[in-house]
Amino acid sequence: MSQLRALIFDVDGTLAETEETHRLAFNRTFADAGMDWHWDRETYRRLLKVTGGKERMEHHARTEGIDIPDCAALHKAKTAHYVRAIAQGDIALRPGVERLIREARAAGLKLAIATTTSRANVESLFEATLGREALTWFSAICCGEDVARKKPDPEVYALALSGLGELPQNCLALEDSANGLRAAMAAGIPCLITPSIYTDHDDFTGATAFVKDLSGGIEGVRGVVG
Ligand code: XBP
Ligand code: MG
Repeated sequence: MSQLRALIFDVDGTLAETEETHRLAFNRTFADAGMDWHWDRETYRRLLKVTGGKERMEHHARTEGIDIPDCAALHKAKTAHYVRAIAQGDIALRPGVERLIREARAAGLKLAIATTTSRANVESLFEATLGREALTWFSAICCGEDVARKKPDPEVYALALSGLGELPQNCLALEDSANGLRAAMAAGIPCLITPSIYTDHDDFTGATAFVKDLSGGIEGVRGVVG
């Protein structure tokens, strides 16, 4: 691998196992709206193939043959449920994530985030884990609202590269899903996969490397990507 100069982190499933919190937030939102939708784990695993919570609900409505009058408003309500749940503090970063972020920073690597989720969700996760100040450690924080096309489109990773001012070959994307891998690959960025509870059956063909988790720190990452 070319000289490693920056790490670009995905959020959901990579920094933390947040998709269960998202799933519960969706279900609370459906109940509040008097809808008869309830996404169990298997349904949600299938629906996660569609990135973006608003797009996921629209997709489900189409398959159900129904119309959601104001999906943006429904998604806003879901985000409020998610942020409240994360603020209760029972979510932890995945093994090794904090160590890797701190060691990468100490080694002079730049950091960025490239996620499909909403900015409020990223901020709430940081607030509940590393602290809001840690957001300043990232040269670029690129979220769902910042792009017209979500993963597996490479737009969010292209935005992160621009914010970093780095070439793709000098960066490493850290992802948990096939959609994320495809987005990073399409942006020309080598990708380290660390599967999450909802993506362990995904097809990770093309990944630069594959680890169970990030507990090896920066030397562990360097060791597997070469
Ligand atoms: C995963 C996603 C997001 C979340 C839900 O994002 O696809 O849509 O499932 O969050 P990541 P929103 O790229 O971090 O893995 O409802 O805010 O979209
Ligand atoms: Mg993810």
